[in-house]
Amino acid sequence: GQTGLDQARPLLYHTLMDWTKLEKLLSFLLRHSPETLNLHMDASGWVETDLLVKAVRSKEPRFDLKALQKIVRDSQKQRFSFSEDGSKIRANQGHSIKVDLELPPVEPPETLYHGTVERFLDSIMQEGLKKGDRQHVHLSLDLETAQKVGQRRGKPLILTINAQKMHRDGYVFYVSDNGVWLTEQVPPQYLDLYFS
Ligand code: HQG
Repeated sequence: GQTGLDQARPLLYHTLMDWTKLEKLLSFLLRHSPETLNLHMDASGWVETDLLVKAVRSKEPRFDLKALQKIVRDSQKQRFSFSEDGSKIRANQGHSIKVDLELPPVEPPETLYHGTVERFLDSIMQEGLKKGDRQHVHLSLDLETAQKVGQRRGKPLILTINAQKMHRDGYVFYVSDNGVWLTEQVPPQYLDLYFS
């Protein structure tokens, strides 16, 4: 029969895994490069759950479905979602791969925010917010989130986006499953510096 140690083993493995590193690996695979571990991604960004588990296990032998479920559940930014039946998984946003997340257009609030840093300001005010390597420009509903996004690169600088005006002018907005506002671009005339 099972010894106490056998029962404790999965738990022990879980406490020893480097969760941050695993979440980064999942982000890398599901946003940028599934082919690195020979995974196939469909047009909507989905990857087969069991194949992903197997692939990650080739890097971290202790990884299993329970570990994947834990990361999806605990991810602070809720970066991933399972399909309804759990057979597939995808990143909620942040892709550089061309994927169609099939998000419906949503009417934005009056104002959205973007956290960046001063060294990008001149360029942003000249050419607007550009999506760069990603599929969309990422915008935040609240100041606090924008602060955090900017903080990743230094002293945060917040821009306000006149989102309602953009909407009226025909620009389309989406909200990812983890609450990030997305749009193709923000031309400079809709941008202002936010002063606290
Ligand atoms: C800047 C994180 C010069 C832009 C966060 C940003 C977010 C320009 C950087 C998500 C520019 C792009 C996205 C222009 C934009 N000239 N610089 N014309 N237009 N920029 O990482 O918004 O951890 O691609 O201000 O929480 O910083 O990945 O975008 O500084 O939700 O889940 O170019 O990434 O989430 O950087 O962050 P990014 P972001 P995750």
